[in-house]
Amino acid sequence: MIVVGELINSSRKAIAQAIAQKDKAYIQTIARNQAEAGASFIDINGAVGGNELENMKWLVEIVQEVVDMPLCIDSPDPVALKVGLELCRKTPMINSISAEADRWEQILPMVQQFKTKVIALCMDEAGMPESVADRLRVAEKLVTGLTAAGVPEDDIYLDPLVKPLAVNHSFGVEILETTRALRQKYPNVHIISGLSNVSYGLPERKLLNRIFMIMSAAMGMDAFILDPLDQTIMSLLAGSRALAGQDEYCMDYIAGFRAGKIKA
Ligand code: THG
Repeated sequence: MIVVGELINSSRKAIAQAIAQKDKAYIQTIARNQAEAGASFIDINGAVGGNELENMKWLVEIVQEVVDMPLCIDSPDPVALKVGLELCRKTPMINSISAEADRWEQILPMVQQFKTKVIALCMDEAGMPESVADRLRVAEKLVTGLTAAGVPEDDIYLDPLVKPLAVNHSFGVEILETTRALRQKYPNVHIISGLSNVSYGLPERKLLNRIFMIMSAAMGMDAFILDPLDQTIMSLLAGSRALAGQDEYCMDYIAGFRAGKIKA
């Protein structure tokens, strides 16, 4: 299972404030804590509040001063993505490409040039997907187009685009069914989601995020954008991986327990 640590995101008030005040120590502590907690990638988003190019450059530089791990460069602006990618020391992930023509044309060359991993959103000109069928149709365009462009399947992370359960009680099931179908059709492509979208507008969000992680992992999702400082979700993830047959002799589960990282 792959974890993208979501906490360095300028849509969060504490991060927007730390960026505005150039509070390097605060950002670096969050980066270190996410790495220590077991994140595989650290998401970097400096899009909110203006000066995105400068923010991206600063965030990528100061995070790499303290953690030796790959970043997930997250921006709606292709220029900001490029600024981030050029500074990355380890092969990064791009968040994100989609099947919208503009986005596709701007992002694909960067995926090829920097040989990155890439999150591919299941949306096209028609906008946000409205059904399982929409997502599967767009996923087919994405996987076919990316592989034809020379992107290895192992570098593709399909994102079915989770919507809030509070808006429609079927939005959880839509993602679970999409994940099951995608996993069957593309056994070698990664499937990723931002978990917290599902719980938006509901109480005890962490509870729903945790349950959704387990249910989607059972359907074949193998990558998650989440808060790795939630020790419970990280413990559940390690257990889910073992129970899904992906942890031989439960060695990682046991090692995680011995290291004090896995708790009920
Ligand atoms: N897919 C992809 N990228 C994504 C998402 C996705 N990026 C954004 C988001 N979804 C995942 N990232 C975050 C980052 C931070 C928070 C949630 C998701 C977060 N939110 C709190 C809230 O919403 O209440 C706190 C806000 C605050 O602290 O001010 O922490 O699905 N590809």
